[in-house]
Amino acid sequence: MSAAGQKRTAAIAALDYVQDGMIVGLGSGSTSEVFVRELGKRVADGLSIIGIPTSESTAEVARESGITLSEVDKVDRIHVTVDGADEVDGRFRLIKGGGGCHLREKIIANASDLMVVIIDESKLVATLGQFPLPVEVDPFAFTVTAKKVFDALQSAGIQRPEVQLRRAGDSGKPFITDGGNYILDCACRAIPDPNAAAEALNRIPGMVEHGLFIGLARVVIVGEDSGARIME
Ligand code: ABF
Repeated sequence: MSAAGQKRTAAIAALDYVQDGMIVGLGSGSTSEVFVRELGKRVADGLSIIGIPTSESTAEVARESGITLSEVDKVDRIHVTVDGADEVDGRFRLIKGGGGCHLREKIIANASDLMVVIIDESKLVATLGQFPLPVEVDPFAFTVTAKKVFDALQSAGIQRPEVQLRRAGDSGKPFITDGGNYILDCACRAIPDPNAAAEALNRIPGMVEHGLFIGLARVVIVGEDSGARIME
């Protein structure tokens, strides 16, 4: 089965975590998009939920799918958030942000009673860091912030990380997030101590949010050729 098929398997299995009357955080990326479209089919069949999108692109897909949306500031709680990831390790630590949406994704996951992560099996890794770590930064003085990000990653045991400003396609212009910020993609090869890396990054002024999600995911659904493997 292709990665797309495995993503679909995981996305459909996550529907079991949604019940009538829930407020549901809607993740971003291609796996989340499958989840949102499938959720839309359940809504058409009578399921009543309110969605909280984690990106402008997800909001658009949700609207097309007939899902009623609200904003995180207007609801008392979010019962469950279903979202994808770029990498997941055995302790449910994640790298997210390949799509540039991890700031809102982290705010909404952190505001949720439960975060369910949906991935194909290629995303499950022994050590995080093959996927470049996205770090969202304020455009002001971003070159200074980039040097501090380099230092922080080195201090967390990552040898010579390569910190690069993300560009928007071939335009050469910086990629701009939904929040109006830049992204630094940090090639680490391996992150031996994700908790230390997260703490070091959190101390940098101008660092808006990094893509390490620690202590947030409680359920990981891995789409495999034989079906969905649910890890809790
Ligand atoms: C979002 O989409 C991101 O945080 C992550 O970067 C990405 C995963 O993408 P996909 O589901 O397309 O592989 O969840």
